[in-house]
Amino acid sequence: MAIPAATAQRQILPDFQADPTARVFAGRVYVYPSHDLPGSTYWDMVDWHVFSSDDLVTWKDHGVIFGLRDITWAKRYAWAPDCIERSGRYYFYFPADEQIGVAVGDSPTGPFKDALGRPLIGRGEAGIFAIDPCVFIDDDGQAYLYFGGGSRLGVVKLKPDMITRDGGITILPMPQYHEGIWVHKRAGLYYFSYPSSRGDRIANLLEYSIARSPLGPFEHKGVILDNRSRNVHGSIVEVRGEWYLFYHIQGPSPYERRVCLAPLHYNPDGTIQPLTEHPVFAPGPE
Ligand code: FUB
Repeated sequence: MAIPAATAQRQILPDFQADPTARVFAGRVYVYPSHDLPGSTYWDMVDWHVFSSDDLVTWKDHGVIFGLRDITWAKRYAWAPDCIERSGRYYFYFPADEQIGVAVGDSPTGPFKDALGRPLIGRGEAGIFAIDPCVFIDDDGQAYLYFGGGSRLGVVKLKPDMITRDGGITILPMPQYHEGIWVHKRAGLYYFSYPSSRGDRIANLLEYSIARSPLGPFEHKGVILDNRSRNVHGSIVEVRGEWYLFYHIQGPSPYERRVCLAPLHYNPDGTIQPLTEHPVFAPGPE
């Protein structure tokens, strides 16, 4: 599906959203972003919306699908979520106050209910900053929950119920990793994309590594996007045979961000062609 040129690398969701996780459920694209608050001076978000589209041009805001009001064990920092479907149920993984929980619903738009009444991943487990969950189900049915920030990435297997851990947390040596892991599989290769850490360039670049298994070893491949913002974060998804990167750019401030998308192209050897065009953005104070 080719999207109109005017839509490519343009803001697609209303102000202000960030950390877009895109998923395709029953042929419709759903984007689960973080919900930045206008005028914020930190990432003080409290809830999550979901947006959906069948043409990547017109987006429907389904409103708040889950929030800190729906849990008892955290009161701040509703950050980058993920959502996945299994056996007709939808599992919404969300960081809240540096812990990760899981909520369950019967549709991509909820309503969702906290499945455990406590975090699935606790604060500081295995020395990992427990944010930015990404869930991946391999072709053999094994589910993996990746998470982490501050340059430390972990993964834990999930049981088929998607809310129970299966074994311990493994630290993954991902080259230049900073936060915001996203895992996708294409033509038998596992792609791990993430905002990187390079000296004083922290989360400025979206880079990627490739592996032949969900647990590595990982081969660093390069940069997908330099959005020239302080902060980058994205997801890669196939929509009717074409691949897209959903990402955010900085808005008036690093805490008021805007979600964009761009078509993504692969070379015959499986490497990703870096994005060379950049949307206009309004840099704010660091
Ligand atoms: O949205 C809050 C945080 O900002 C995310 O958890 C990070 O990945 C960064 O995008």
